[in-house]
Amino acid sequence: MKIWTWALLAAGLSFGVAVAAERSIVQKDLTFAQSSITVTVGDKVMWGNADNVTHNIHIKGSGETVDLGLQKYGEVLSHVFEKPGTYQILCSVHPRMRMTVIVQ
Ligand SMILES: [Cu+2]
Repeated sequence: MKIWTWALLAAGLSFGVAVAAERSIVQKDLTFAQSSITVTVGDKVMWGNADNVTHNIHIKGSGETVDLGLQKYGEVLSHVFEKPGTYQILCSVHPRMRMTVIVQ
């Protein structure tokens, strides 16, 4: 991480400002590398497809469904979670692919 990023983090913390974070999840062997993660409102979660097949992530929670669209090998898709809640992350191509994102 670059020096200026640390400086921004320190500034944000010293003023009590929430600093959005990024979390990366790998999709490999038709599985999300983590079955559950907990993030903070405003955080960005990124999913990277390491499978040689196409995935299609859907995010369901807080009364809405988001379709991130088709995702080929090597592509990274992301979503910023703006509302607290528990979200189910599904792949419409592979129904057994599931994970949970808890937004606090
Ligand atoms: Cu899939």
